[in-house]
Amino acid sequence: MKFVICKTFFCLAVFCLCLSGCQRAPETESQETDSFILGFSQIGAESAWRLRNTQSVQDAGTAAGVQLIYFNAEQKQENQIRAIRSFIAYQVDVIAFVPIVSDGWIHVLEEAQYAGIPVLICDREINISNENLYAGFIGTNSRQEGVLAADFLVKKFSVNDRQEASRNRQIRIVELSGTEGSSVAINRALGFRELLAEYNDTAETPQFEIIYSASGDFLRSKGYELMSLILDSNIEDIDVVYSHNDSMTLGAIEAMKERGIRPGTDIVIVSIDAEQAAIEALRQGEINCVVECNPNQGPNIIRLASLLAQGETIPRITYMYSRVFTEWDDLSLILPRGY
Ligand code: GZL
Repeated sequence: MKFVICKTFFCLAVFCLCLSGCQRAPETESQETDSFILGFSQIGAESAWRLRNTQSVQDAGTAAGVQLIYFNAEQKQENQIRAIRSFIAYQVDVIAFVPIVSDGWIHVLEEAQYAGIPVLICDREINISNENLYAGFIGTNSRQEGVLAADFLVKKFSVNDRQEASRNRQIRIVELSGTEGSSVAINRALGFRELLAEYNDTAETPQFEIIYSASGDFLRSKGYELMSLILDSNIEDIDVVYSHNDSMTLGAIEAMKERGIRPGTDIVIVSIDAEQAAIEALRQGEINCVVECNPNQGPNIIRLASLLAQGETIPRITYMYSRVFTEWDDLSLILPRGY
């Protein structure tokens, strides 16, 4: 299986130059008649989750004998748009990409449609009026992830006597959100707020309040910086940190420990992804709940892309199965995460 990796924009330029001098081999010359060419534009390598997500696609492509053209956009939407345009120029059979943010895709998707190339949206969703510009979405339900995170807090602070002392007061929450404008950050915030608002309306006490929210861009370094700023500011009496991904959570835990704060005890921590390091922190009592966001989307992406390459239709939405791991579970049963 031919596998072209162009990790940097320079490679993209070289790749386009190569394309200018060549046309795609006619079908009859293809060694693997049932193979197809998939152009895959990935966001970057910002977290252990993202690295696993990329590996999952590459492994599934190899197993299926797909000719995968992979570009790492290094966190820049403009690089993703350029990569998609190079896929169009090369006349790939299918385009799959992870939209780093929700807006700004209509023109390049119109170009792909004009070229007759079907597009599969992966992992994150897009905001677009003409939904015919893409064939379908495969990823996780990020709004539900926010709901599940909030549901843990309701159980932790209200449903039973686990937190007697907190029963009659406000629960003060700090939120470390993901990349601004990404569907995942928007939806994890939305689902979280919806569930807490529903609870606040129906229950007398305690009441949940988000006292501060800022973006850590899904990065461990920014999670550390943000948490350090918050702890050194006049924001007081933090009961909970709700973090949109484990990378930021691990950075925040580091900042807490540097200040003598016991993560998971002095401050309840809810995180999303379920990478190995977060499961270990859960086992250590430093995180209280981890909502899984399944990165192993490769087999589904290849399966759906293969259907599109054959001219088939696919479901508009394909959700990945995810679980919730809490401090109340038998954590010895969790298998190695692989990322
Ligand atoms: C979630 C994915 C997010 C992860 C982060 O579907 O888009 O991006 O939660 C990653 O770890 O950076």
